[in-house]
Amino acid sequence: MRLSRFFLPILKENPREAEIVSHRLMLRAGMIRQQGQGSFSWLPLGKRVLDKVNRIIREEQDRAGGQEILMPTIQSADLWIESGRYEDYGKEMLRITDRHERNMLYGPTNEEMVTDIFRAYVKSYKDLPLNLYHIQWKYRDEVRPRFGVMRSREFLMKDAYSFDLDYEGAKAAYNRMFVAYLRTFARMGLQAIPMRADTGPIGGDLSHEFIILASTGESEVFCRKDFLQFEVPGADVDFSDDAQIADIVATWTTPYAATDEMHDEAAWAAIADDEKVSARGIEVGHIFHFGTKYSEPMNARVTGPDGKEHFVSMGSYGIGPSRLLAAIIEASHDDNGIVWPESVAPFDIALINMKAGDAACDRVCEELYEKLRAAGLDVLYDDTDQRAGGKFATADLIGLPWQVIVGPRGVAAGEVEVKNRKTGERQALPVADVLARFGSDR
Ligand code: 5CA
Repeated sequence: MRLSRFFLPILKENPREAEIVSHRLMLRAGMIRQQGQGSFSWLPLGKRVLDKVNRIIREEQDRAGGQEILMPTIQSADLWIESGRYEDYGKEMLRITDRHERNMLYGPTNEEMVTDIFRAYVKSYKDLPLNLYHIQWKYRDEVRPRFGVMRSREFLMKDAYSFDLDYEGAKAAYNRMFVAYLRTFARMGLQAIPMRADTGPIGGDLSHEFIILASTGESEVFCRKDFLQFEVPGADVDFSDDAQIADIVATWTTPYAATDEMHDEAAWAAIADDEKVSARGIEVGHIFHFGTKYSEPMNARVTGPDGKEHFVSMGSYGIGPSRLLAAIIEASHDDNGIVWPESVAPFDIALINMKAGDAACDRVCEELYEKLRAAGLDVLYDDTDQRAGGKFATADLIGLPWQVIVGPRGVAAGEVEVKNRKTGERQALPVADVLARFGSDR
């Protein structure tokens, strides 16, 4: 992508409405635009990161046995009346009537709808386990939307739903999602800590929130230091091995970790002070086991191996991709702007032409641009006629992991400069070596 053609509305001034750094940087870097209270458009730079985040989520959901579907945003109230949640959900639910005066709503979550899909088709335990997920917009009429996409009214959610014959099966399904979440967040460069959590309007008896420690987090959290050392399971983890998955979950749930709603002062007091982490955190994921809470009232049953009918045992598993972008920025930025982890960066490389219009600089840049793209790298080529200082500031602000800087002096010597955004390290490199530098050893 050539910067001269790229829609990147950078803001020079700090937007006054932004109270936290991620909101400020997302607005300044032209990633999002506020359209209303808690409602945002995703501009090209933001949309690219959102897509990368969703890709990692999909890969890990699929690896753990999930199957992607897509359900509508607008739902009929009838299903919610069946489950008993239509009244319970309260003012957070945006209620709508259609031209026939039918009661509709903009889905805040999809337990009812997915249970309806399940009961229409699945009749036997032989079709279990089943895990269906989608990545879809949700609406919650939050009293106080704030911090940009961190707590918005319309937001993206990955929500997965598992169906099993009995508690044992449902617990194994819960464990698989638990491990998939550890991998998902780690791949985005985040250290997420699973903490015992309150189940709120989703219900059920078992629930964990996945928390990123950050001073700007909305929740108060408490955990043992041990978590900071734990190793996240590799790509070779075997999701078909229930015992292996249960072992990983046991390791990650044994040391004390709880959000303030579930905090146990007595257990906390028993931990040595230098073993404790008491901090603020951002909830990026939340998983629930709720058994037959929806299958009973909605009559979702399967025939078991005993020939009898059983209400299916369920769980649901949420991740907020739009909130995740803000959480990643909270965890990874400096005074000059965002520092994207390579796995979610909107482009891999900022190719900076320090003197656009200079024949030698233009020639080297065009050649590198073509070759790097041909090697499969995403390159944002700054071919504008802005002065060099402004170009560096933009590249730092939008946080691409690498900058390849092409200036007249270097080019005369057959060299370019490569800068690592995170460490600030700079290295002069012969033009001929740039491709090998990014093609292999990154
Ligand atoms: N049905 C369940 C799980 S699928 C559910 O709705 N869970 S939830 O309420 O905990 O939401 C799941 C995730 O969505 C949260 O962990 C959070 O990352 C994200 N999320 C929730 N509310 C908002 C919001 N107002 N703005 C941005 N993200 C949100």
